[in-house]
Amino acid sequence: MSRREKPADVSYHALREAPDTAQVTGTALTAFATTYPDLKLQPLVVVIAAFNEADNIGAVLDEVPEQILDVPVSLLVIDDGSTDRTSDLAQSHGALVCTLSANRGHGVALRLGYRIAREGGARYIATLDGDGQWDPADLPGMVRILEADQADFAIGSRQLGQTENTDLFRNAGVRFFALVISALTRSKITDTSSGLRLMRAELTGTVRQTQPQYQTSELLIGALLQGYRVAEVPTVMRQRLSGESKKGRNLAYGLRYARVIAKTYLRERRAADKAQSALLQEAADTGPAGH
Ligand SMILES: Nc1nc2c(ncn2[C@@H]2O[C@H](COP(=O)(O)OP(=O)(O)OP(=O)(O)O)[C@@H](O)[C@H]2O)c(=O)[nH]1
Ligand SMILES: [Mg+2]
Repeated sequence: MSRREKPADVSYHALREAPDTAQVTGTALTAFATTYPDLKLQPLVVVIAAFNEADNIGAVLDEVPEQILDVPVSLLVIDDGSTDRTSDLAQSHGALVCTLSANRGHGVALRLGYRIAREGGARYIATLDGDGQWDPADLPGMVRILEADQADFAIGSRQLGQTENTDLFRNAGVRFFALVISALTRSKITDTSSGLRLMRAELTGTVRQTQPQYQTSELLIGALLQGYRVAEVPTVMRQRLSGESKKGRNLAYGLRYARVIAKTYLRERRAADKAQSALLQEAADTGPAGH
């Protein structure tokens, strides 16, 4: 069965974007611009990519304050081809909503949200999941860190805090991937798949991102290898408010996640080495003349 023929309520799991992704996102952007012709975004945009989260999205949006510390907040939901009322409910709970006509993946939806936020002038972009697992009450502490210029990217860590998930395999996976990414990037990272994040908006434009679905490790590895300062903050990861994970069963999820890490690390390591050689070459070329 081809990707196009897949049932609409199955989320996109391939490791490459679907061929029509640019067309689907372009159409969604045009419709978004028509719906909000005088769009004015606040300095902090909370981006939530949601797929069939009608039962949860309203409660998630209601938890986010209009202002965090003294930074005003906009809510932006990217509905990734949901077949339920996710878009309607997000709109009625105060979010700007951009709706894709077909499910093209969590990564695709987030990148579209980042783009709208950046082009709308956001200073900070936060992400949350649409199922209520991350608590917006953690955002003020993260804003404080970025406002104090102690980091460029703050991430919630369930390992520094707590998880309500009792699945031993999933929790072992979180610990395992944290060790792998820490070793690869020579950083101390305890949670690589957290959906609770706050970053400087420009970071989302400079870190390469191509993954359609398993995007958290791609953004994290890229940010670390490009030299962005990453800070983890303890958080409690809650149970999904309702419904089931859309990311696949544990083993398949883990294997796909591992492939994304390997692919991203090799690409970003090569890019970082190339940038460093170019710098060294430039220093060698200009060095003697500079003295
Ligand atoms: N845009 C988009 N979002 C998705 C897709 N699949 C899942 N999501 C959203 O991404 C967030 C996290 O997905 P989940 O299915 O909860 O995955 P998870 O949190 O890793 O798994 P659980 O811990 O079991 O809930 C939720 O807000 C989902 O609605 C998708 O294909 N596209
Ligand atoms: Mg979830």
